[in-house]
Amino acid sequence: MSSVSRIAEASAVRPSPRQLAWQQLEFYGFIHFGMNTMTDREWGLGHEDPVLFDPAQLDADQRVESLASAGMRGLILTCKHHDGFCLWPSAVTRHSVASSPWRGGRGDVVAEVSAACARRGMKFGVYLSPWDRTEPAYGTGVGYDDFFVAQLRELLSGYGPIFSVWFDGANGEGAAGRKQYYDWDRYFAVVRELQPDAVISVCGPDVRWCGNEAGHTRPDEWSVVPAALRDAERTASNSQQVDDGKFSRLVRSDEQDLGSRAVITASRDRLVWYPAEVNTSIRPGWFHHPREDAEVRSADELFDIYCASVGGNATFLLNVPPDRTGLVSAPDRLVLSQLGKRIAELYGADIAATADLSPAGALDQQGAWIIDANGGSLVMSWPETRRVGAVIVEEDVALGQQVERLTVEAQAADGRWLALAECASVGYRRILRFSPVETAAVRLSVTAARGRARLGNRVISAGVLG
Ligand code: FUL
Repeated sequence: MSSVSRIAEASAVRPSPRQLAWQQLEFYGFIHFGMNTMTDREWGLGHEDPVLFDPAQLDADQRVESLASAGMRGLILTCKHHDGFCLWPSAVTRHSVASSPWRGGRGDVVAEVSAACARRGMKFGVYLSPWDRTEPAYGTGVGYDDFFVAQLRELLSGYGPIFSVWFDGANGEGAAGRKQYYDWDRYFAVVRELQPDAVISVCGPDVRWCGNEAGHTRPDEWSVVPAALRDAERTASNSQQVDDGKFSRLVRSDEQDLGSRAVITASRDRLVWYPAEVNTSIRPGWFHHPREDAEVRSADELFDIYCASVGGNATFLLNVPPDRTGLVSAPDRLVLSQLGKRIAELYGADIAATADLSPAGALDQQGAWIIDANGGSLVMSWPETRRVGAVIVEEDVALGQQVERLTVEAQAADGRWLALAECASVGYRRILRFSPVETAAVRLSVTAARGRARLGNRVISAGVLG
């Protein structure tokens, strides 16, 4: 196939409605909570005594409020982690809250958290670990698939609308361990049947794991990529295999470019819409450990990750693990509210609405900037100089991902244009930060594109950017 028709093929790929709705959530939380919280471990061994689970202060509204204060719009709960202990009273195992002293054995964490989300208008998602260190059927093939599907059915039919079903590829069985060949297609069919609006994330066809747990986003994230990246076993083989405390901050240097023009023209694979999600934890571990109370990441660090991920054509899934009493601890809550303030200030400092735009013909009736495969430029100017520290550009991704190179310039007092920033991928949103400049005009230029795009743009006055 010629590179021209390959680019036309890439330009024509569109997100599904469920992928579009998921992308619009932008920023949402992960809650790692369960038996590991009680035993102070990252990976439980399985068969822990349910008597250990008793988070007496558990308050689902407090979790939801803490996440909402950071500007998050949803949360994903670890309903079952690798140790196999279920946070809901599953009918297919006794290894659950029903065998614990918590709420007299009549409690259901999944019900409490999903109800708190519904009260606050937060979307709710479920993490169900395929790897299970307690269930005896694990490794037997269809026997375990039946068990896993039964658990999925419970979670997807008893707790209201689910926005994401998160299948983790991690497995620490090792070469001598039990080997389960997961029937992924069967799992996916159950999700589509019971929650057709949910995305299936990571080991699934809708949302691509960014490939690390450190919070690193590639310099350019592409939503149109070769279909082979959707293979669940491929994702699993890159996932965590040992609990040595190192994986969560590891960034691999390979696979930094998954979808540029060079990559997709070199590939013969079908192209699909498979956008990225960046997941990391507010603490060194995924589960709460009292010894890490002084190691909560700062609002500044998380704001940088937010700008790189949500502002790098990905979504941001930030883990906030409640402690063994069931509460989100004070240091995490403080950082979340500071982060929420920083994010609100960023968008609140947009001065694009006060600019004169030229050429006027570049805009559609709704004021969006239209470009085609030849690219184009837009100048935003003000009667007096402004101090500018960032530019935010967005593609209407319902029309696919089109921009391949964007430059941002500021006009100096002598009329010359000075380069401020440039990037390749724009996609859902690109946040480009730079050293603040005094200028009366900012010029955006798309110098390479795959096809027609509708762009929105914001110019952020400096001062809020720290
Ligand atoms: C990994 C797991 O092994 C970690 O415990 C955590 O759940 C993380 C999100 O995924 O692969």
